[in-house]
Amino acid sequence: MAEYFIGKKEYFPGIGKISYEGPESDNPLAFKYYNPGQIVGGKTMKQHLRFAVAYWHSFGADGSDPFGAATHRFPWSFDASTPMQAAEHKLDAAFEFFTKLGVEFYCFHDRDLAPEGASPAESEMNLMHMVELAGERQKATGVKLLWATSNLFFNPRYMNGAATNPEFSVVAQAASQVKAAIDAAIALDAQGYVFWGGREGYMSLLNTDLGREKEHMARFLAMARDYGRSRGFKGMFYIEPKPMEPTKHQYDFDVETVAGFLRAHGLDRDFRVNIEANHAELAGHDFQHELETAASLGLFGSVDANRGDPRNGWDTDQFPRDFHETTLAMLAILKAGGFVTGGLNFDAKIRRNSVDQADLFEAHIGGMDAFAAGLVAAQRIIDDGRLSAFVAKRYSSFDSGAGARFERGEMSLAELAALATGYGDEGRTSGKQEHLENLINRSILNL
Ligand code: XLS
Ligand code: CA
Ligand code: CA
Repeated sequence: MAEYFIGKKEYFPGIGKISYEGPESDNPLAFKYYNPGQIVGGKTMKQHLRFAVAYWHSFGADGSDPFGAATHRFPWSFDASTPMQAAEHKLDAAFEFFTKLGVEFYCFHDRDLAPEGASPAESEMNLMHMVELAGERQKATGVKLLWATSNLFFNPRYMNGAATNPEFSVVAQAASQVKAAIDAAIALDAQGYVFWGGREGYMSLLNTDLGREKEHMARFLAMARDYGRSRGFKGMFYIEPKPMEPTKHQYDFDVETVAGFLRAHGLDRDFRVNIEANHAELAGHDFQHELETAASLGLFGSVDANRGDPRNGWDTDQFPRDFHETTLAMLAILKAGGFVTGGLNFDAKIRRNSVDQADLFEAHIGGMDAFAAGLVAAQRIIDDGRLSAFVAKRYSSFDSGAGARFERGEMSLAELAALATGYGDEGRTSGKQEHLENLINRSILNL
């Protein structure tokens, strides 16, 4: 991968290319487990993991929160005299970061890449200018766009929703943004396009026509899909579930809800889910639950790799660190067949008081190491075979005879009921949960 910063202004001076040094290394700016070329289950770690950096957090989140001002000072914004110049500098800083870290992908919202203009036409012009520059940098470095999306939640016009806004004029404004962002995705050869409906929900049912809003959302998504396909977009469309925040209730509550919605509106061929760990937690699910649910429904697509804080239940978007969680996640992902167009996007931000430049690197290094170690442990579990053998055996009474006829739909309830008389005291078979949990722990520790 070409190192983009060479010969340009360096925004992260003193930090070079991050390399693999192994678990014994004490260098905070080196990978301990992520060794891109290492083969795991027939593919390299890099091919499996498809890491992406999230433009908005890494180069946009300034550390401000509802109680305090910005704490992160971005050199690329204070060495510029106009918002567009700042966007250009930010792009250079971003590509310097991607290449130093050695990630293959990045993701952005339209407004992360280019500032909004005074009119839809000006916004589109700004975006297209930045797309051209991003395209040049992608070509120069080999870094690719995992997915693009449009920010349909920041501008006050979206306070009552975007595609589900009760005012038609706002729906049209959202369409102009999505159309331009899909054009940008196509121009940059994005592998996917995400819809996260941050404001597609309600604050109160008293003022909300639920049925109409959901119909509007489906209509809008179908129009976006048709537009993208008609312009030659071959990538995947994704919905990113989240149950709440900023609204009280979001329509894309969790994977199962999104699946029902996609199927009801004939969208399940073009859309998959982009699953975020922290959103799973907000929905009251494990990350593994959302991944396995998506796989079971044939909708697994991509992942926003982060973590929440189980004690406060907010969308804290912290970097992943928990080997147990990454192992179970990678096991689900491997079982689903791995990523095709998707990848592991670090939708995570460094803390407000993490103000050293190295902090952004160490945050990503730790996340990449956590998933690399999780991948290795998950592959160990698969190679060991005992977990899958146990599950297969657990359902084996459906593999042949009457059980198989039941599964194939060749039996009536009366026939099924009649079989009961031939059976004795079945059912007290151990689920072996603790035994299996111990197996997972031994794989993580490689015992
Ligand atoms: C917010 C979401 C958002 C999406 C992209 O909670 O995670 O960042 O990933 O719009
Ligand atoms: Ca996300
Ligand atoms: Ca989030």
